[in-house]
Amino acid sequence: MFDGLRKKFAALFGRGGGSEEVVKRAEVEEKILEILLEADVSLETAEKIVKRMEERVRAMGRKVGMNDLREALRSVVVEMLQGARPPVDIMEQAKKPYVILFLGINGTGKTTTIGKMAHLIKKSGRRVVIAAGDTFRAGAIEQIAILGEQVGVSVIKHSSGGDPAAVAYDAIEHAASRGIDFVLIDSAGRMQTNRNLMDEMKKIKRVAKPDLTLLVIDAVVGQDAVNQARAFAEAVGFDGVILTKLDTDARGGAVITVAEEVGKPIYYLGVGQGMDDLMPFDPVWYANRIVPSPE
Ligand SMILES: Nc1nc2c(ncn2[C@@H]2O[C@H](COP(=O)(O)OP(=O)(O)O)[C@@H](O)[C@H]2O)c(=O)[nH]1
Ligand SMILES: [Mg+2]
Repeated sequence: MFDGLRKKFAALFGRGGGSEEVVKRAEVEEKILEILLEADVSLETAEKIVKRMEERVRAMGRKVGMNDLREALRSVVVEMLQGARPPVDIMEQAKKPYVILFLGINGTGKTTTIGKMAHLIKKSGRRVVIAAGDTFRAGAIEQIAILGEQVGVSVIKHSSGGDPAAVAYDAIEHAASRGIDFVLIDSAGRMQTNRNLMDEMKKIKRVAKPDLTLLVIDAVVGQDAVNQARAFAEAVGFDGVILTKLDTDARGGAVITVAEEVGKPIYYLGVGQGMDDLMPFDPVWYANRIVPSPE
């Protein structure tokens, strides 16, 4: 996973030899910029990375080698990603029920991610219920019902076309009366341009009063992730992000761009279609993954 970046950086840094070797810094930095852009990091963020790297190596006050450049790059990336470290561990929440609303445009992976989160919560020994809040798309209620069954979690549902806020309300009541720890609320895919649907989303938020609202973004869209985040921030508001489909041809750079430009924590990364394919976001792990150490 994230092999695009990893392989290119490995090739770049692998060719230069040891730290003693003096390299043409500007050339390497140019190449790093190119690799970042190819991986879907935005120009603004890619330039920032190279600039901070440059400051770091300059502060070393000596001729630098490839190892110095690699470590400077890695530390800049770690620092950027650290800014998106989640402030709370969702799994450790004491409030009961802890209500999480999932937002995002169509097909980003909201429903699948809810299945994965329910599975994770259940594995941690806590209880969870799902609200089938996508009453809009044909087949959405059935999809979440099947996922619920697969992971052994109850799904509260109304009929198709119903009021999603009412479904969310019922699920929260259900959880409160039974001492269930978590409520995960699904929602219909909203095009950020569709005003009515955004209004409906606001109503769900008003009624459910979620403790956490997560925006699910498909990493394959690259830099458009930032536009989606801005539109949702303006229209409904959210507290954090889940980036999905990092196992596909997503070039991985969206993680860095979102971390730097969205200004909200990244909670999880979706890395497959299976119920176990959800990883907590770990900045150091990710940075080490994309800027590999020498073998
Ligand atoms: N490869 C991969 N596919 C995913 C991931 N998350 C979701 N999907 C797939 O993306 C498609 C849309 O997912 P869905 O949950 O229905 O999206 P929603 O419209 O936002 O609810 C489905 O085929 C999912 O299996 C992921 O992390 N990796
Ligand atoms: Mg869905």
